Amino acid sequence: MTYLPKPRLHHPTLPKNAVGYTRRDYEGKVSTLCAGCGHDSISGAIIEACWEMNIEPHRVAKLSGIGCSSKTPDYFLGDAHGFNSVHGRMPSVLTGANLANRDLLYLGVSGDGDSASIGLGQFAHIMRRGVNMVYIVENNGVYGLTKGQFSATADKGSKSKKGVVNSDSPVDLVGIALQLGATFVARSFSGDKEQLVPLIKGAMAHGGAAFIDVISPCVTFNNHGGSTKSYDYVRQHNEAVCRIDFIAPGTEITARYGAGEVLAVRQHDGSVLNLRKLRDDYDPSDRYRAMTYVETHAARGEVITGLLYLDPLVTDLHAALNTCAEPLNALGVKDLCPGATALQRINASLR
Ligand SMILES: Cc1ncc(C[n+]2csc(CCOP(=O)(O)OP(=O)(O)O)c2C)c(N)n1
Ligand code: SF4
Ligand SMILES: [Mg+2]
Repeated sequence: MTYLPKPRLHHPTLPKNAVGYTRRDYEGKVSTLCAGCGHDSISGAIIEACWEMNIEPHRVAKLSGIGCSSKTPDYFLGDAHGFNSVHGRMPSVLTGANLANRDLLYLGVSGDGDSASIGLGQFAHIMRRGVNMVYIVENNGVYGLTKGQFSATADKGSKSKKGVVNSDSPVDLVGIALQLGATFVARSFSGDKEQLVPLIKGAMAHGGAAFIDVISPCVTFNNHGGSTKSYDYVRQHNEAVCRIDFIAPGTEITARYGAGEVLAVRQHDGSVLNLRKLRDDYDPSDRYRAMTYVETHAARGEVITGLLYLDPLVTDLHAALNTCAEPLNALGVKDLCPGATALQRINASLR
């Protein structure tokens, strides 16, 4: 089946953002996913976040692996750079691209199969290296594209559409990201745009390894009773730890909350995340308590969502490796070939 691109002609009165783009400029091709798939709502949230953040589409590099989730970069930001890698290998491609050119905003989109099954090793290493990116896993607990086998994030005891009980323990990507050093860790739900959009905006402004696990129901293979990744289950068991407001640098802070209820966290670019606490016992600045909290509540069948951990004093892989600030494709011969004397000095230092 051929899907024609959406027409590029826009109504002249469509509102534009501060960099002159309409919301339509952030769209991509027509989605070929099943009607009602959670993944399409996440694409909508990414479009909304980028438009509101005044990000020029061509300043974004969107990368993915294989799966229904990994197809979605085709359905948003049609004018961004894109790379659809092989299954589970998006993190190494993203790391390489980021090291070659730090000037783009890196957005990795993956699935639970792509990141927790075949790509688990790659997922772990990109988190521990602190690559400056937004990494979104569209988590439905199944391999949607290959017809609904359990993925590694499926909960033990949950049932497949045909009634088979999953006997394996789940991989919790949030727990792994927290343990391995990601500096912005969140969980959300594709059906909660109010929570998801500010989380994506906060992650985009973060400046380090930002991970968002988004429960995204697969309506075709994993939306029945017995599934813990269905719309009904997540709506009934969703416990948000905070309500989040993202305030861009230079924007007047208009959100007002009662004293003691709000934690305002300033990020490296000057943006502010106002976290309105919904649970008194939750502290998003404590990595170790966050790990225990998420695990304890998961054992009770609760899906804890919101901004789970944030380190405002973030550094990234470029700082650790002391790389040059210029994108490699902008370096001239003089920079790339420093001459025989410099080369001899480098060789001597390695002997
Ligand atoms: C190396 C390799 N092994 C297996 C496959 C088959 N395959 C394609 S997509 C997929 C799983 C996708 O699951 P997930 O990442 O959760 O994406 P979803 O479709 O659920 O959004 C598998 C196993 C493949 N394409 N390549
Ligand atoms: S099979 Fe599932 S994950 Fe894939 S498009 Fe359909 S609903 Fe979405
Ligand atoms: Mg999946």
